[in-house]
Amino acid sequence: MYGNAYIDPNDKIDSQEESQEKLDAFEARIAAGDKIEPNDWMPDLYRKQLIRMIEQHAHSEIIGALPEGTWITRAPGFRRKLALMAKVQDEVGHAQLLYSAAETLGKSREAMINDLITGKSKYSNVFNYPALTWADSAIIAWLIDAGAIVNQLANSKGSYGPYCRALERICYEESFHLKYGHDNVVHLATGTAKQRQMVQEALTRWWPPIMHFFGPSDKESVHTETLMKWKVKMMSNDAMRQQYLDMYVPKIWDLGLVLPDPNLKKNQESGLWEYTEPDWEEFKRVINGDGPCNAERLAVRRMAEEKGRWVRRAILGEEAAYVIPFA
Ligand code: BYC
Repeated sequence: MYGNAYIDPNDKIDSQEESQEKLDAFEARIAAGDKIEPNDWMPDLYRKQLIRMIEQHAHSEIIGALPEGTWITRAPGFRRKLALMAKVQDEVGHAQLLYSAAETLGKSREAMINDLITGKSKYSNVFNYPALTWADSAIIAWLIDAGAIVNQLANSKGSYGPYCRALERICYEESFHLKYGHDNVVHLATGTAKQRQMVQEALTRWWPPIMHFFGPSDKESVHTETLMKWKVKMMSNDAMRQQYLDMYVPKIWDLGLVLPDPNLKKNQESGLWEYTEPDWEEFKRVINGDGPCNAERLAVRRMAEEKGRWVRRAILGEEAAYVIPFA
């Protein structure tokens, strides 16, 4: 079991409002490929699962802006600085879209931010690692954005209208980020010996967290079955990981870079990639708050909330401006 899941995936129909008849009609709509919209009837568990997943995704976008953001002031050259600034700004914009999508399900943005900065909500494991060199920011932009696209393209065909529409727009922007990241990695991989070494070391550092990015194996996953039944999630964790390996390992090898897994190869008979299992104990520690940068990431978000409080007060008024009880 991965941490303090506050949703029991085996929750049964739990509200008086819910009846088998309504559930059957809801599931028939999903089977027919309809989009569910905010005011439509939905089971409590569908709502809770969507809030959990969209909220975690939104948090991942704003926290995800931090490792690359630290390189804006040190980007090599004006053009790369401009491009990185635009990318980081896009990621924060994605968080806005996703928080808005989650709000349609009844959880306020204030409550979501509060759950982030008090450590109650999760966000993607990968952003709890440091971007030590410029090459790390290039690897993130290419290979983590690539992973996000695999996930988001699949889920944009899902059942909840506001999430799907947000994902569609996010995917357009991520595709551009991926090209930007690829360009940076190619530049380093075809550059001087020192640049090649720098990008190789960054790849070696990021590969295990990237393997974790798609979540635990299907047999360990807690939520996949429920999410796939209701077309919130359109591919299992292992299926996403396999698709990613199929698309990106050949491109990485083409650049002459080495992946830090001697067992990584495609089994020609099964068509599946074989690999050494990444360290799942490390994954659990990182997603539960004990990674190399968790404390630093949340401290930055807390500072942003504290420093921005007067702005929220000025715009929203005393009543609407929340004070976060994290102190
Ligand atoms: N990191 O039952 P499972 C970006 C948790 S940002 C942390 O398989 P599920 C970018 C999981 O939440 C885009 N936690 O879960 C931004 C659950 O815990 P709880 C990031 C993880 O939901 C800036 C437990 O483990 N993408 O690209 O069926 C710059 C059991 O897992 C992770 C998203 O956020 C993880 N990697 O499937 C650059 C995608 N994996 O909640 C780039 C949205 C698992 O029970 N999320 N856990 O306490 C999803 O698609 C799904 O939630 C997952 C996991 C595939 C990640």
